[in-house]
Amino acid sequence: MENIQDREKKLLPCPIGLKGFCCDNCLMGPCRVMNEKMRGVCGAKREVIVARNILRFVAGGTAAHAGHAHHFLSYLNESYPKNYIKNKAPNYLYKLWKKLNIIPEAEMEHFKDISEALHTSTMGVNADYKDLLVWSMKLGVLDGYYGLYLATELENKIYGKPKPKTAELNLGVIKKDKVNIAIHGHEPMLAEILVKEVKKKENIDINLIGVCCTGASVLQRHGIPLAANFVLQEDVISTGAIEVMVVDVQCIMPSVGDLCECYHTKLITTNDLCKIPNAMHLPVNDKRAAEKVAKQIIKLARENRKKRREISLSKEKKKVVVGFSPETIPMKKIIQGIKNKKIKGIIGVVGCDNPRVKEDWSALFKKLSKDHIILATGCIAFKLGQAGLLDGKRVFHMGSCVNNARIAETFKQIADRMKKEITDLPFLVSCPMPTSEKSVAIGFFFASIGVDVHFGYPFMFKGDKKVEDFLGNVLKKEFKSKIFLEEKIEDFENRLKNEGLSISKK
Ligand code: SF4
Ligand code: MSK
Repeated sequence: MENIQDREKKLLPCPIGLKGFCCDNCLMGPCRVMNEKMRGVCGAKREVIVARNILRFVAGGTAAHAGHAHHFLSYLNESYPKNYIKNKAPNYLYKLWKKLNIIPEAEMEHFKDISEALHTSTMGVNADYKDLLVWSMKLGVLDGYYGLYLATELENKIYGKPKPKTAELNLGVIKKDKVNIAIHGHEPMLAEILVKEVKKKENIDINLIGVCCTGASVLQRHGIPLAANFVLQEDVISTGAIEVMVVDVQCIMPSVGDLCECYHTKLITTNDLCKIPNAMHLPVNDKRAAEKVAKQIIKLARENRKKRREISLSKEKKKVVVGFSPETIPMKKIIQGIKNKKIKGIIGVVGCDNPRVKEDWSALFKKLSKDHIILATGCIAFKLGQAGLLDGKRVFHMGSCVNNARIAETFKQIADRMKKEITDLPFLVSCPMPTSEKSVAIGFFFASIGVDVHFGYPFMFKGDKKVEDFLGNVLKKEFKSKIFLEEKIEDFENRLKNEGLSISKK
């Protein structure tokens, strides 16, 4: 069966959609507005179409992160914490957002705001591209607090904060002589129970491995080897050595269902939002169910081991140091380094790995790590690990995508200790290979707290001059940040050379 790399080569991206110039919000379209003068059939200007597309992207990402935190709360049978944004955000930011009227008042109202973002961007509602982009910032705030912060806080509270440790990463962690169980997706609840189970003496024959962000989460906390990021998930199955792959939600390629059919691999879905043909569905809605399902999975995997046929294993694996959070990075030393300019700044390297992006961003971050601190999360952190950069000295792995809250919290704590605002410090977030809508939402979150944000793809941030100008210049009047696109490493590097970090403040 073809894999993601084969399909990516065959299926070229639509150049019009990629720029955000295509609208399919109603059945008079799809309308492709190729130049500034063209309008959609309804009369929508190009900048409105681009801004609506961006907002819908951010809404999708925010729904996923807020949904993640919501699932966690209902799994624990807990209610929403009161005044969450007020309690977590720096006071000056809270005041700004209040003034701009972009934070929800009532419990659960953030879900209404996600729905209203879809409403305002539907055909014939909002025709003001600036307002649509401010809506994206509003959702950025919600993504950050009701998604990233809340999910990370719940993880820390229930399972403990991760501590630095060495571990292994890449496909070579799959073992021939063991029963291999892969855990994939984003929500760590069942994965945590499985970790407990496989640590028992009687389960010594089980090799638990992670994929994507569920994998990154248990890598951080328990040192469970991380076999793959998003792009390599099919390759995990193609080894022929996976007895069971368990998935929860997000970034699970629909192709894994068909691929498992080519091997003996049993695919198990555990969240009612994620159904895949041919998979066995074992819903996990509370701890009791998780404990039962974990045992069932181990039993199934053992039985399935007998059906294993030919296998082709990779030898590729790297030793990495992982498990960092604001409490465990050398914060004093970093602050000292920033003060005496030995450290030029901190770059949060976030988001996915995208097969469309051919630039070697790991090589750039290796170079930058000589005089910058790099804090990495998500699938791009896996790539840095493959390149041998996760040493826990200059490059710190902070976990899954929702754990971007750890990067934001590091920025906040450093700013507090230096008695400055986040925006005054040399911080930058780079998302060089965004794939999921969630990456874009994360970018808007960091911009909302005053950090400049770089994307390496797609062109939605550059194709329309008005939108580009708003994100690059107008945003900084209120939010003191900018969102910009540089697809080429050389151009991004030149920008850094000429302007340093905190580019918008120059
Ligand atoms: Fe075209 Fe307007 Fe319909 Fe979009 S909403 S598809 S621009 S007519
Ligand atoms: S899994 S969101 S591809 S980082 Fe978080 Fe990876 Fe991006 Fe999914």
